[in-house]
Amino acid sequence: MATVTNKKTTAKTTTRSNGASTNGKAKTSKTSKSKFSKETYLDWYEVMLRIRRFEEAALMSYGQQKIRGFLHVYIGQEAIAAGLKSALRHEDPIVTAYRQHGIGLMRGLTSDECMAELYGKFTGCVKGKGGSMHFFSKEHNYFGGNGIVGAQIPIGTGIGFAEKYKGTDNLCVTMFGDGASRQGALYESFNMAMAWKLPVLYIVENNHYGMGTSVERITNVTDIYKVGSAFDMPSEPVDGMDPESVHDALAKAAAHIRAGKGPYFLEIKTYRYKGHSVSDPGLYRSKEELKEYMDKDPIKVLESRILDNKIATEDEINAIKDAIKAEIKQALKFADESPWPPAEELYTDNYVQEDYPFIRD
Ligand SMILES: Cc1ncc(C[n+]2csc(CCOP(=O)(O)OP(=O)(O)O)c2C)c(N)n1
Ligand SMILES: [Mg+2]
Repeated sequence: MATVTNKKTTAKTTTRSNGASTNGKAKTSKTSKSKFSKETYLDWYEVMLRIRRFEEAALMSYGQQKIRGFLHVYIGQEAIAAGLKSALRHEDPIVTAYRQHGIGLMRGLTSDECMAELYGKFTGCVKGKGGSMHFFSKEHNYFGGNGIVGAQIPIGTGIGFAEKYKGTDNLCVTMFGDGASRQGALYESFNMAMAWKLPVLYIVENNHYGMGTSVERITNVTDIYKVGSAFDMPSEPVDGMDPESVHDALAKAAAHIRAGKGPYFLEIKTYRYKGHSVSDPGLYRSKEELKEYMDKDPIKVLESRILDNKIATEDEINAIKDAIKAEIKQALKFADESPWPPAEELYTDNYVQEDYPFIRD
């Protein structure tokens, strides 16, 4: 098990040594009772706990008005990030929606630079200019979040096209919510990806709700994976509360895509415990429904599985908990003490085209 750390240099090493580059296979040193190795279980636990604690801290800072604007948390959905880390390669690009801190942290962005980004500080992963919805990292092949629902679907399709054009065997993970799955952009992208056999792994994170509207209220086809069948795209449902299921489904899909057979569509069924964003009181769902999902919380279930099957000791679990606690405390301090972007930064990183032909004087 790699030591948990918030330091950028070590985080990189952790990323490379955690099984993410094993072509969809979990590590081989399996325990006798478990399908995956001890390292894989503990890495899943670490990834999921980091996301959970990071976002709990972010919600607290939001309440203190240290973070402003939008804040969409991933709490409840962390098993998806864990499966992505173990089943895919670090080289596989990922693009997703605005609920995206967890995917960035999983990819290797540090808690320090992510928290500073939420605070709008210059030390943030995109210099404080992106905030909660727009992390980005070329180094970690993370194309980050998109605020326009469904906008990332054609972008991910284009990234997949680029990978094929360059002759790599990487695939582009293109993630979106159930609310985006009825956008026209999805249908055009699916059609093009199948016609050109593009290496794209489409993932809908079906957490049952858009911005207060349930999936049942917007469609009669509530099993979203079935949409793929209109394009003959291989499509499957996945239990998103369990990293083992997520890993297995992703590894199978990745093998298909890397064999040059074209895209794959997974509907990962999950749940978010918090509202759509911090300002959402969640009046559209019952407390009983929320409790039902919290009872099968992916982090608690994984912790019990690790301990009950003696995959690791309580001391090892506690060491991870302590290290994550210290890491998040440090990230809050780092974000607090970091400087704001200097005024001249307003003039950098802007897209400017002087001869834009469609604007008249
Ligand atoms: C094109 C567009 N329409 C509407 C919105 C407003 N909006 C933001 S999030 C959202 C719901 C998206 O739900 P889902 O895709 O299920 O993602 P979740 O929030 O559940 O992760 C809506 C309608 C938007 N950002 N972009
Ligand atoms: Mg949703």
